[in-house]
Amino acid sequence: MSQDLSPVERAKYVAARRAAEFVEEGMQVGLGTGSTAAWMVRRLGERVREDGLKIRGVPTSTRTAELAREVGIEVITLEEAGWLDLTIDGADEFDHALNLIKGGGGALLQEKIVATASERMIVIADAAKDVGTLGAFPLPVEVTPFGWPVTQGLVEKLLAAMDVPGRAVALRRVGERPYVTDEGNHILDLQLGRIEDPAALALALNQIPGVVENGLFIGLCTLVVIGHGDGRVELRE
Ligand code: ABF
Repeated sequence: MSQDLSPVERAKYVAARRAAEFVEEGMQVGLGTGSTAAWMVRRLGERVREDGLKIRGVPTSTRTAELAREVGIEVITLEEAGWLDLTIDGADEFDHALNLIKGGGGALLQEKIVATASERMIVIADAAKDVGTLGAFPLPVEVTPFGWPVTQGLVEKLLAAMDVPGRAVALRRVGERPYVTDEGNHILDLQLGRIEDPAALALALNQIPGVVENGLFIGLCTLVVIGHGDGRVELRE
């Protein structure tokens, strides 16, 4: 199967399959969003259908919920679960401290709530997402539709005050229309280049009233399963 895939897709596939091995009988599992997470959901579906694995999954997006049901995973809400043993999710970038940028796929709010409600978060990613310093990938920030241009102005002011380089901030659009998240919000993408102090930036962004959540995941991930194009898998703790 993995032979038919492009090197990037193979990297995602092998990482996802390796990470799925951490899921054990009876677990409540947070199911991430994105193409890498989709491989993991499919693999868990196989284990449910073929090995009779019993798990309950809490999806982090409507897309993931649909896929999970399709492959035979019992889907429950986070309210029903209350807590989770493990969340496995993708990322847009990870650094050596296992801090992450997430939200390129637009699901960062549910992803952060689910990861925070989990005993453990494992990230699955291809090796290209391994960076020394976060920030080459535009940082997604979820904002309320109400007054979003004002929120954008406040974000720009904050970046200037924190002397963060780059600073171009753009509303994410689909064609002419603003992108709408599963929670009915919009997303600002922050082109920063380098984020020297991700923890400080994450805290400061969330002080702005129109900001719902930002895509910096600090101290949440404890293991990254890194896939390579040649099929190798590396674990980073
Ligand atoms: C989600 O999907 C994200 O938070 C991240 O934005 C994206 C990664 O996508 P992919 O696995 O398709 O590269 O996990």
